[in-house]
Amino acid sequence: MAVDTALSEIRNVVGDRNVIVGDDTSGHVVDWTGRYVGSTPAVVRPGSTNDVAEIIRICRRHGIAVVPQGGNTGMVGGSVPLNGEIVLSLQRLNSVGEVDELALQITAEAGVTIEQLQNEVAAAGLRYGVDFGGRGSATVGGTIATNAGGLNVLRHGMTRAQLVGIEVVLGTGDVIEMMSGLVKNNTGYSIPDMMCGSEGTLGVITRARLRLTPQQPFCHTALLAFADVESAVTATAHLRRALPGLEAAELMLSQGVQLVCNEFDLSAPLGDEYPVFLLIESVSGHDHLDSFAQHISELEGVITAAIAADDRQRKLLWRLRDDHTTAINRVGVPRKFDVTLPHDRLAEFVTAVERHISSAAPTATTWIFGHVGDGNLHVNVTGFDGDDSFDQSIYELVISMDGSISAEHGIGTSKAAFLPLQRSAAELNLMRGLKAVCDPDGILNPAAIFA
Ligand code: FAD
Ligand code: 2HG
Ligand code: ZN
Repeated sequence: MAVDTALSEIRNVVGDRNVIVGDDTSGHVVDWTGRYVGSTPAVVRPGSTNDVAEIIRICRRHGIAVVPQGGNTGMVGGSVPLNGEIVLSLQRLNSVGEVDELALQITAEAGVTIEQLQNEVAAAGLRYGVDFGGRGSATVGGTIATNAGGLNVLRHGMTRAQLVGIEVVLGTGDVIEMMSGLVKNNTGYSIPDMMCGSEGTLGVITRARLRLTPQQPFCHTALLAFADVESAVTATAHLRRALPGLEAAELMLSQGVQLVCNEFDLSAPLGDEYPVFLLIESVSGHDHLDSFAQHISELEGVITAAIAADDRQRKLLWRLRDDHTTAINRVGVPRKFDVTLPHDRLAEFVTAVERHISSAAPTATTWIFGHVGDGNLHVNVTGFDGDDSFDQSIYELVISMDGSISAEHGIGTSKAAFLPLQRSAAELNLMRGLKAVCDPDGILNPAAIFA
């Protein structure tokens, strides 16, 4: 069979031990949420860009489809082989270059985790602008492929804003290397920008050149309680103006916070139950604790607030937010809706989506949290199997309120059928045209993005 021949040629490239088959593939065929389960003839683990290019050429010759995979933390079913594809795991490409102290940049291979990258650059007094709860497993390649957002978009932007160079193997097997790190380089179309958010459908990212920023020595974190979402949204807008170093503004609702506390044995924050919480963090080159506290005290609608007194308290506050995803997974396999709304419709959307879900799925539990400073809410639904028509009704609600059906997780396979709800025929044609040029035989993640 073509796949056997291809695998035997691939073994000649990467060696037997880097072609995993059978039960050992199990961690690579199920996604992080447990919702998407596939199967694969093999997980292939290249050790260099040349290996990747060779593997892609072999797969192209034999017409074998490939799903690129980093940490397999993606949330939209794009990282697993749902149609029997070969998994191309980039985890062995895990080295980080020296920090470029003149340019404030670093080169990292695709399989480097975000945590590994953060640790490397912290040693040089620098930081990387993308961070989120999946940092221990999510990789540089996977975060570029999904244009991941995370907790600090308010100040640093999404992954695309950090990307100053890329090395990528196209579906043709050609290697594009644009790693000079020139921030200003208007020489035609921007290939790094095009690859960012392409979800493994245009090329396999092997290395990236990333922008770094100086670490700020002072960081203040606070948890604020509100009676309703609208007050938290308004407070966020005030804080964005008042605190130029505001890095995070994260919304949580009482039900989610209680779940995290129950699942992980944490005490109730602020000593009681409150309907809505806002977790904020602000950094600066000077100690701004007094003005931080002052701005919080001047906000309207704050019922009570606590400022973390030390790093231990800061980490505890962040657990309340970071552990939402893990805690919800313990309740059951969730349906996930990662959406953006215009800021002035966020509160209205929370009420509308809760009402919609409880009428469409009375047995379901709805969990809402997210990056409210970016207008990005995560709606998780447990206790209800649902189907495509349920998902479509949520996306129609989002679109009717001028929002987007994917804020930061991408389209993957889970939203592919709904992309035409949001993007015009002309836009989809352009995207398909790009795909046809970069991957003429359609071997790269064929089930993702396009239904
Ligand atoms: P994978 O899951 O392995 O892959 C994701 C997609 O990228 C797939 O389509 C895959 O084919 C493609 N891909 C992977 N590597 C490559 C490569 N080298 N070249 C080409 N394509 C590739 N996301 C956010 O945006 N913000 C958050 O706050 C956030 N928080 C999270 C918290 C938790 C606890 C978890 C588990 C996930 C979270 N995510 C968040 C989801 C996020 O999309 C992923 O964590 C991350 O971007 C994917 O990285 P990965 O290496 O795991 O990629
Ligand atoms: C987060 O912000 C992630 O924690 C995951 O984007 C969101 O679990 C989710 O729905
Ligand atoms: Zn998120």
